[in-house]
Amino acid sequence: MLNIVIFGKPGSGKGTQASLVKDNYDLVHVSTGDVFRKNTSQGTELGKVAVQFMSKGELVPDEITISMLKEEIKSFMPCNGFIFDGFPRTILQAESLDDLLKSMELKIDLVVALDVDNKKLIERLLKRGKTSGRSDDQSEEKINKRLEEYDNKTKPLINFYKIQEKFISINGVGEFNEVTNRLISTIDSKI
Ligand code: B4P
Repeated sequence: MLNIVIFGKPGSGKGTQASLVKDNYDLVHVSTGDVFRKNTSQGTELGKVAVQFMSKGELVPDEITISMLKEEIKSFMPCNGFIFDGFPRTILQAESLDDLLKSMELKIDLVVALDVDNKKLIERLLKRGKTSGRSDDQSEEKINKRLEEYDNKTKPLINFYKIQEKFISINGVGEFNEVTNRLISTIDSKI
Protein backbone atom coordinates (compact mmCIF):
# COMPACT_ATOMS: atom_id res chain seq x y z
CA MET A 1 0.00 0.00 0.00
CA LEU A 2 1.15 3.55 -0.69
CA ASN A 3 -0.09 6.49 1.39
CA ILE A 4 0.82 10.01 0.30
CA VAL A 5 -0.07 13.42 1.74
CA ILE A 6 -0.21 16.36 -0.67
CA PHE A 7 0.63 19.35 1.47
CA GLY A 8 0.62 23.10 0.90
CA LYS A 9 -0.97 26.46 1.53
CA PRO A 10 -4.57 27.17 0.44
CA GLY A 11 -4.67 27.32 -3.34
CA SER A 12 -1.29 25.67 -3.83
CA GLY A 13 -2.95 23.07 -6.06
CA LYS A 14 -3.35 20.15 -3.63
CA GLY A 15 -6.78 19.17 -4.96
CA THR A 16 -5.84 19.81 -8.59
CA GLN A 17 -2.69 17.69 -8.44
CA ALA A 18 -4.11 14.92 -6.24
CA SER A 19 -6.82 14.26 -8.80
CA LEU A 20 -4.23 14.25 -11.62
CA VAL A 21 -1.77 11.81 -10.00
CA LYS A 22 -4.09 9.39 -8.16
CA ASP A 23 -4.66 7.12 -11.19
CA ASN A 24 -0.93 6.85 -11.76
CA TYR A 25 -0.65 4.86 -8.54
CA ASP A 26 -4.24 3.56 -8.31
CA LEU A 27 -4.85 5.51 -5.08
CA VAL A 28 -8.08 6.67 -3.46
CA HIS A 29 -8.18 10.49 -3.38
CA VAL A 30 -9.46 11.75 -0.04
CA SER A 31 -10.11 15.50 0.13
CA THR A 32 -11.50 16.78 3.44
CA GLY A 33 -12.48 20.05 1.74
CA ASP A 34 -14.51 18.15 -0.89
CA VAL A 35 -16.22 15.99 1.75
CA PHE A 36 -17.20 19.09 3.75
CA ARG A 37 -18.46 20.87 0.60
CA LYS A 38 -20.49 17.80 -0.45
CA ASN A 39 -22.10 17.64 3.00
CA THR A 40 -22.79 21.37 2.90
CA SER A 41 -24.52 21.16 -0.48
CA GLN A 42 -26.56 18.17 0.76
CA GLY A 43 -27.53 20.07 3.91
CA THR A 44 -26.37 17.33 6.31
CA GLU A 45 -25.67 18.10 10.00
CA LEU A 46 -21.91 17.82 9.32
CA GLY A 47 -22.25 20.22 6.39
CA LYS A 48 -24.18 22.76 8.47
CA VAL A 49 -21.42 22.82 11.09
CA ALA A 50 -18.51 22.79 8.61
CA VAL A 51 -19.82 25.70 6.55
CA GLN A 52 -19.81 27.98 9.59
CA PHE A 53 -16.02 27.66 9.77
CA MET A 54 -15.17 27.31 6.07
CA SER A 55 -17.08 30.43 5.07
CA LYS A 56 -14.94 32.49 7.47
CA GLY A 57 -11.68 30.97 6.21
CA GLU A 58 -11.18 29.06 9.47
CA LEU A 59 -10.30 25.41 9.89
CA VAL A 60 -13.15 23.10 10.86
CA PRO A 61 -12.54 21.88 14.47
CA ASP A 62 -10.32 18.83 14.82
CA GLU A 63 -12.84 16.55 16.53
CA ILE A 64 -15.30 16.93 13.63
CA THR A 65 -12.65 16.62 10.92
CA ILE A 66 -10.92 13.61 12.45
CA SER A 67 -14.05 11.52 13.01
CA MET A 68 -15.28 12.33 9.50
CA LEU A 69 -11.92 11.34 8.00
CA LYS A 70 -11.81 8.05 9.90
CA GLU A 71 -15.18 7.07 8.46
CA GLU A 72 -14.00 8.02 4.94
CA ILE A 73 -10.86 5.89 5.21
CA LYS A 74 -12.70 2.87 6.56
CA SER A 75 -15.32 3.11 3.81
CA PHE A 76 -12.64 2.70 1.12
CA MET A 77 -10.81 -0.26 2.65
CA PRO A 78 -9.42 -2.47 1.23
CA CYS A 79 -7.59 -0.46 -1.45
CA ASN A 80 -4.08 0.15 -2.85
CA GLY A 81 -3.54 3.28 -0.76
CA PHE A 82 -4.59 6.88 -0.32
CA ILE A 83 -3.64 10.31 -1.49
CA PHE A 84 -4.67 12.72 1.26
CA ASP A 85 -5.43 16.26 0.09
CA GLY A 86 -6.07 18.90 2.75
CA PHE A 87 -5.57 16.43 5.60
CA PRO A 88 -3.83 16.52 8.03
CA ARG A 89 -3.91 20.27 8.70
CA THR A 90 -3.02 20.24 12.41
CA ILE A 91 -0.63 18.25 14.59
CA LEU A 92 -3.58 16.56 16.31
CA GLN A 93 -4.96 15.49 12.93
CA ALA A 94 -1.54 14.12 11.91
CA GLU A 95 -1.23 12.14 15.15
CA SER A 96 -4.76 10.78 14.78
CA LEU A 97 -4.06 9.75 11.20
CA ASP A 98 -0.87 7.96 12.28
CA ASP A 99 -2.80 6.15 15.04
CA LEU A 100 -5.57 5.08 12.68
CA LEU A 101 -3.15 3.85 10.02
CA LYS A 102 -1.07 2.07 12.65
CA SER A 103 -4.15 0.22 13.89
CA MET A 104 -4.46 -1.14 10.33
CA GLU A 105 -0.70 -1.83 10.15
CA LEU A 106 -0.28 1.03 7.67
CA LYS A 107 1.65 4.32 7.64
CA ILE A 108 2.18 7.57 5.74
CA ASP A 109 4.98 6.95 3.25
CA LEU A 110 5.56 10.43 1.87
CA VAL A 111 4.46 14.05 2.31
CA VAL A 112 4.94 16.24 -0.76
CA ALA A 113 4.44 20.00 -0.39
CA LEU A 114 3.60 22.28 -3.32
CA ASP A 115 5.52 25.49 -2.84
CA VAL A 116 3.73 28.62 -4.16
CA ASP A 117 4.20 32.23 -2.99
CA ASN A 118 1.34 34.07 -1.29
CA LYS A 119 0.89 36.61 -4.11
CA LYS A 120 0.23 33.84 -6.64
CA LEU A 121 -2.05 31.97 -4.21
CA ILE A 122 -4.22 35.03 -3.71
CA GLU A 123 -4.41 35.56 -7.50
CA ARG A 124 -5.40 31.92 -8.09
CA LEU A 125 -8.08 31.86 -5.40
CA LEU A 126 -9.64 35.19 -6.37
CA LYS A 127 -9.74 33.97 -9.98
CA ARG A 128 -11.44 30.74 -8.94
CA GLY A 129 -13.84 32.74 -6.77
CA LYS A 130 -15.28 34.42 -9.88
CA THR A 131 -16.73 31.11 -11.07
CA SER A 132 -16.66 28.63 -8.16
CA GLY A 133 -19.24 30.26 -5.95
CA ARG A 134 -17.03 29.22 -3.02
CA SER A 135 -17.60 31.71 -0.23
CA ASP A 136 -14.04 31.26 1.07
CA ASP A 137 -12.59 32.42 -2.29
CA GLN A 138 -14.60 35.65 -2.45
CA SER A 139 -12.35 38.22 -0.80
CA GLU A 140 -8.70 38.85 -0.12
CA GLU A 141 -9.61 39.21 3.56
CA LYS A 142 -10.95 35.63 3.74
CA ILE A 143 -8.00 34.27 1.79
CA ASN A 144 -5.61 36.06 4.17
CA LYS A 145 -7.48 34.47 7.08
CA ARG A 146 -6.90 31.03 5.48
CA LEU A 147 -3.20 31.83 5.05
CA GLU A 148 -3.05 32.90 8.69
CA GLU A 149 -4.69 29.62 9.77
CA TYR A 150 -2.06 27.79 7.70
CA ASP A 151 0.80 29.64 9.41
CA ASN A 152 -0.59 29.08 12.90
CA LYS A 153 -1.94 25.54 12.70
CA THR A 154 -0.68 23.74 9.60
CA LYS A 155 2.92 24.95 9.09
CA PRO A 156 4.15 23.11 12.25
CA LEU A 157 3.46 19.87 10.37
CA ILE A 158 6.49 20.54 8.18
CA ASN A 159 8.75 19.82 11.12
CA PHE A 160 6.54 16.94 12.30
CA TYR A 161 7.15 15.14 9.00
CA LYS A 162 10.75 16.35 8.53
CA ILE A 163 11.70 14.62 11.80
CA GLN A 164 10.23 11.43 10.35
CA GLU A 165 12.20 12.04 7.10
CA LYS A 166 9.00 11.94 5.06
CA PHE A 167 8.76 15.59 3.96
CA ILE A 168 9.75 16.92 0.57
CA SER A 169 8.86 20.23 -1.06
CA ILE A 170 8.58 20.87 -4.79
CA ASN A 171 7.95 23.98 -6.88
CA GLY A 172 4.16 24.28 -7.31
CA VAL A 173 4.35 27.09 -9.88
CA GLY A 174 4.02 26.35 -13.60
CA GLU A 175 1.59 24.75 -16.05
CA PHE A 176 -0.63 22.07 -14.48
CA ASN A 177 1.15 19.24 -16.33
CA GLU A 178 4.60 20.59 -15.44
CA VAL A 179 3.70 20.44 -11.74
CA THR A 180 2.19 16.95 -12.22
CA ASN A 181 5.39 15.70 -13.88
CA ARG A 182 7.49 17.15 -11.06
CA LEU A 183 5.24 15.50 -8.51
CA ILE A 184 5.31 12.09 -10.20
CA SER A 185 9.07 12.09 -10.60
CA THR A 186 9.45 13.07 -6.93
CA ILE A 187 7.11 10.29 -5.78
CA ASP A 188 8.82 7.76 -8.09
CA SER A 189 12.23 8.69 -6.69
CA LYS A 190 11.07 8.12 -3.11
CA ILE A 191 9.04 4.91 -3.29
P1 B4P B 1 -9.52 22.76 0.61
O1 B4P B 1 -10.72 22.32 -0.11
O2 B4P B 1 -8.56 21.70 1.08
O3 B4P B 1 -8.83 23.66 -0.46
P2 B4P B 1 -7.73 24.74 -0.62
O4 B4P B 1 -6.72 24.71 0.47
O5 B4P B 1 -8.48 25.98 -0.84
O6 B4P B 1 -7.03 24.50 -2.01
P3 B4P B 1 -6.06 23.51 -2.79
O7 B4P B 1 -4.63 23.59 -2.34
O8 B4P B 1 -6.67 22.13 -2.85
O9 B4P B 1 -6.03 24.19 -4.20
P4 B4P B 1 -6.72 23.80 -5.57
O10 B4P B 1 -6.09 22.58 -6.19
O11 B4P B 1 -8.19 23.76 -5.35
O12 B4P B 1 -9.90 23.61 1.92
C1 B4P B 1 -10.99 24.50 1.99
C2 B4P B 1 -11.45 24.71 3.42
O13 B4P B 1 -11.99 23.46 3.96
C3 B4P B 1 -10.39 25.10 4.47
O14 B4P B 1 -10.12 26.48 4.46
C4 B4P B 1 -11.06 24.61 5.78
O15 B4P B 1 -12.03 25.50 6.23
C5 B4P B 1 -11.77 23.34 5.37
N1 B4P B 1 -10.93 22.14 5.62
C6 B4P B 1 -10.48 21.28 4.66
N2 B4P B 1 -9.72 20.33 5.20
C7 B4P B 1 -9.67 20.59 6.54
C8 B4P B 1 -9.01 19.96 7.64
N3 B4P B 1 -8.24 18.88 7.47
N4 B4P B 1 -9.16 20.49 8.87
C9 B4P B 1 -9.92 21.57 9.08
N5 B4P B 1 -10.55 22.22 8.07
C10 B4P B 1 -10.44 21.74 6.81
O16 B4P B 1 -6.30 25.03 -6.48
C11 B4P B 1 -6.75 26.33 -6.24
C12 B4P B 1 -6.93 27.08 -7.55
O17 B4P B 1 -5.66 27.24 -8.18
C13 B4P B 1 -7.82 26.36 -8.56
O18 B4P B 1 -8.63 27.30 -9.20
C14 B4P B 1 -6.84 25.74 -9.54
O19 B4P B 1 -7.38 25.62 -10.82
C15 B4P B 1 -5.71 26.76 -9.51
N6 B4P B 1 -4.42 26.14 -9.79
C16 B4P B 1 -3.97 24.97 -9.27
N7 B4P B 1 -2.75 24.68 -9.78
C17 B4P B 1 -2.43 25.72 -10.63
C18 B4P B 1 -1.30 26.00 -11.48
N8 B4P B 1 -0.25 25.17 -11.55
N9 B4P B 1 -1.33 27.15 -12.20
C19 B4P B 1 -2.40 27.99 -12.13
N10 B4P B 1 -3.49 27.76 -11.37
C20 B4P B 1 -3.51 26.63 -10.63
